[in-house]
Amino acid sequence: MLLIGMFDSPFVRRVAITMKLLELPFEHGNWSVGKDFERIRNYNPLGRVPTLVTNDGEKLMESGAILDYLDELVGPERALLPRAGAERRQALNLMAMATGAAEKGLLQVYERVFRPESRRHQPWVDRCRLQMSSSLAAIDRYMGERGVAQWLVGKRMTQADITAVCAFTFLNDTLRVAEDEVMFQSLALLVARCEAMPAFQETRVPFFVPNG
Ligand SMILES: N[C@@H](CCC(=O)N[C@@H](CS)C(=O)NCC(=O)O)C(=O)O
Repeated sequence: MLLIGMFDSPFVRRVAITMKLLELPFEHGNWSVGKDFERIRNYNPLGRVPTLVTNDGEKLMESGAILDYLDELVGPERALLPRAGAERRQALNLMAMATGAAEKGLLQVYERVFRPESRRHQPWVDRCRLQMSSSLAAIDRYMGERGVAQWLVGKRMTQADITAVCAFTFLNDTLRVAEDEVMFQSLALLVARCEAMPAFQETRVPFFVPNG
């Protein structure tokens, strides 16, 4: 399989980590959405990453859809999203908050990278930051309320953990969220534990923010 996109993207990274954890070998198309835009558009009309080319030549886009395919490939026993019921709903909710926070973070970064300073609208940036921080705080509270549990959902690592960790690390690299008035302590502990694992370390590429 060919996974297109750089690991500094939390969306690409959650797919790469999943493939490593599920022992699904892949080639890495380490292409930039900036300078390799046209090359990426040959595989995805939106020019977005991640895009996955399967062994059958099918082109899949959207990290959520790709993760769904990978879970199907390995079967229900090894799938990283709980199969059904309350655990599945909790995991999907947590993933929605984590990817939502990452998107709100990305909008703030793009505001800084693409928009001239005189055209920036601070109330919009503040709104994004509030949405991002509130989502991270909700995940953090959720983890805190789990007490001695190691993972966000159930008794083993799920896609909720992988996605939350990728989002938090990305947001900390780009926007230093851990320095916010909310400290996200429970989430930060989960992040530290996961980031020490080989699948996370092998995909750890800090995001470069010009003027960051
Ligand atoms: N909802 C998408 C988000 C993917 C996304 O935003 N990717 C960014 C990189 S972090 C991208 O391709 N940006 C270029 C663009 O949208 O033009 C997913 O989960 O795959």
